[in-house]
Amino acid sequence: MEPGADQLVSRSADGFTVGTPTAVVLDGRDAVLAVAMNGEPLPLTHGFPVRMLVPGLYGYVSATKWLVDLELTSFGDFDPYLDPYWVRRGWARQTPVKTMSRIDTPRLLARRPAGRVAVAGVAWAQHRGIRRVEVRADGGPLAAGAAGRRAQPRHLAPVGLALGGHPGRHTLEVRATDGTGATQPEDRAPPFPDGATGWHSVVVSVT
Ligand SMILES: Nc1nc2c(c(=O)[nH]1)N[C@H]1C(S)=C(S)[C@@H](COP(=O)(O)O)O[C@H]1N2
Ligand SMILES: [Mo]
Repeated sequence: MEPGADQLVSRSADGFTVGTPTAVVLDGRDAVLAVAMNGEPLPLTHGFPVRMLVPGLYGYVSATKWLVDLELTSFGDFDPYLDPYWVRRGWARQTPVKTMSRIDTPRLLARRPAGRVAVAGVAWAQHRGIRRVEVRADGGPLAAGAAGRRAQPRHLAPVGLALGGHPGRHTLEVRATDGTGATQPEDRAPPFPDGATGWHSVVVSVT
């Protein structure tokens, strides 16, 4: 890579601008300029006639729709007027998608008899893979839900969790550990400035 060419700036017909790390675009992942989806021309709302798509990065640093221009620049060339749309508004410049896990079943406020409940969902950590997923009930011990390493989103095998014997509301939580061994932090952060953190939880009703 040329020195000073570490940022690929893309511009859109709607005035939107994006800065993407050049090294990420070139690291072998399936970064594309997309002109079609599901065998049909790109729908207008998704960027017709051409858009960028870089797996593993949040959309605001990678997914320019209605693309009109690409330019190699440098992250060092800070310019408050020329900087990418969301970077000018305080969002981070480089944002890999954070490791995520989610409980899909049971649903929020689902009713379950006391005893063991099957918990299932999905976890993902693009290009790092998921090493481990754990769930727990009411702050109790964590139970492993999936093992091994895979780049694709991993569906959690149903985990049998013992729910407290008393009727009422109980909280289920999930967390994932990625292929580098990093576990999702329990601390909640809002999406601004570089992506949300925290463990997904679902409140269920034991009858
Ligand atoms: N031109 C343009 N491209 C854009 C945006 C935009 O506002 N304008 N939003 C970005 C963001 S933040 C996301 S998450 C994705 C959403 O793409 P989708 O509508 O195809 O899901 O588009 C990205 N590309
Ligand atoms: Mo986004």
